[in-house]
Amino acid sequence: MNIKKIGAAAACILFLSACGSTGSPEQQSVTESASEESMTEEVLSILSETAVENTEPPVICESFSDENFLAEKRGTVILRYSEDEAASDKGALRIFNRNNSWDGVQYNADKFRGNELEAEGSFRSSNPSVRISIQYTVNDNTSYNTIASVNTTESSYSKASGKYVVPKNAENIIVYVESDRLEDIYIDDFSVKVCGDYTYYPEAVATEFVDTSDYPSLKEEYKDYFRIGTATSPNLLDKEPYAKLIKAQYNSMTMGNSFKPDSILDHNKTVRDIDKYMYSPAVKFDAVKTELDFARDNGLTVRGHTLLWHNQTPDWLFYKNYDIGGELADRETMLARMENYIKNVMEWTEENYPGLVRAWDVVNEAADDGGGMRKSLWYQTVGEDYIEQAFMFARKYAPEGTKLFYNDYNSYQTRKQNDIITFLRPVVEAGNIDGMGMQSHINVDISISQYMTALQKYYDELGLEINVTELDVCRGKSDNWQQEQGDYYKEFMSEILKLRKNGVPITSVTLWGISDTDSWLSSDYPLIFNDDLSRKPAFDGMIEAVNNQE
Ligand code: 9MR
Repeated sequence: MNIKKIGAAAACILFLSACGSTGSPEQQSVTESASEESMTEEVLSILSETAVENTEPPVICESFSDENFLAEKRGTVILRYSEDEAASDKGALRIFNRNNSWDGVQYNADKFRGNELEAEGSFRSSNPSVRISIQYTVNDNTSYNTIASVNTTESSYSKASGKYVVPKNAENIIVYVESDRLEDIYIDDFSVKVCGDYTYYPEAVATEFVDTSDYPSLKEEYKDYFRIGTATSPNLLDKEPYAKLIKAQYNSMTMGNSFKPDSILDHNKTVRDIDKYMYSPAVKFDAVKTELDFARDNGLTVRGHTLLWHNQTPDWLFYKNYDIGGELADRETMLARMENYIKNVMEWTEENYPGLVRAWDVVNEAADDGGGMRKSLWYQTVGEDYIEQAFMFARKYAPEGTKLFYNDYNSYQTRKQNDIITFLRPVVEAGNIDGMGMQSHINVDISISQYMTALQKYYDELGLEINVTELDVCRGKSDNWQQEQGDYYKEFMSEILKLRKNGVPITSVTLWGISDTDSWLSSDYPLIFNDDLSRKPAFDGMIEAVNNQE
């Protein structure tokens, strides 16, 4: 070991012992004091205030120079100290036996609540990239965001580093290391520190929701044009301020997760009687009922999302005898499973909630980012015509009047659009599709005119009805980002209204979530309400667009 390496290791150890690995000195003294029976409540409360103001900033600092590390397992992994694999000093940590993208190592980061943190680490892996991510729960809604991502190779270490502001209403805060593919990861020199001044929040600060009663109503303002929708989850509907806002603002909803195949398919039941379910996997609908009830009881229609997708669809569906250790099932078996799945979902829905689902996303995200069709397990098992087949079955079982959609992200980009048009054309010719779903996960730098030209082209070339299905607009970097984002929302909606006026059949615009906290992109603040449901310029922009049409 050379001198530089000894220095790095020693610095890390010193750092750790100074800041403490299991809690700051102040915090420990409060906890210990609290156990003294003679302590009055008054003294305790003074002490705990002191702890809040004067607590040392937390730090996580690991050089993996011996077997005593703080990293905890995340998922099924095995962690092994590896003396010869260091990025610097002695040793690194090997993470292996990974079965899910999120399997890796994790650290509790509750003490970073309400502060900006900086995380960094060195990684070596045959996975193409490794991420440092953060998970936390706000208002019972757990989000997963990336702090830093780095391209990795098997032969040498690459450093990832990034900053993240942890909300002060967050609970169960966990910083972790993951990667999309499942190969081993070597990690070294990992740290999480506070940026700037530190404030200690011993507990999540409860969100105080504002009164939303006097907001203008999006669904009312847009009622002569198209439906306005939102993505939901059952735990948001449980909260009165959310439920009230949804009822007031929206007349369409899309279940964010609970209508997807991984919620509907019943693995236990299917494999208990494989012969019975060989061509028609068992389904269950418990997860989706809360949201369907809410929609029915409050006069919202539903966009059913989604029947066929490469994501959130369990792999076992695609295997012979549902055994992922064996071979993929043959085309005929998969066509039968596809037909029965579509039939069972559509029939159950219509029987239990007649007329509620206005549109189905029959196929989601079939275009590959690199061009052509995505080589999903549907593609691999059924073949190139799986989209045509899916729409044919959907048409066969869809109730009269239910609209059938194809749905995708970045569908305004030229190459992707051309691919989509190519593979949808036969479906259009067969008369089995009604609409194009533009997901629209965009940001303030995306050209609105390019987007609108693409939207117009779907109509011109395929004659399809259009839904904007998952709108969110990530903020820009300017200090004035709220206003900039508000202006973007306003222009976006103005142009949508213009296209509609010029004959493009746009029949709904759905936002992908309610407030920034519950967005899947929460760190980019992409939605129209703040965490406390106060309205953002983005909301006002949408209202102004409809009230100031040329
Ligand atoms: O909003 C959904 C999020 O809660 C899930 O974690 C995620 C997992 O795939 O799916 C999100 O919704 C996706 C939608 O179904 C399809 N388009 C992209 C959306 C964002 O990932």
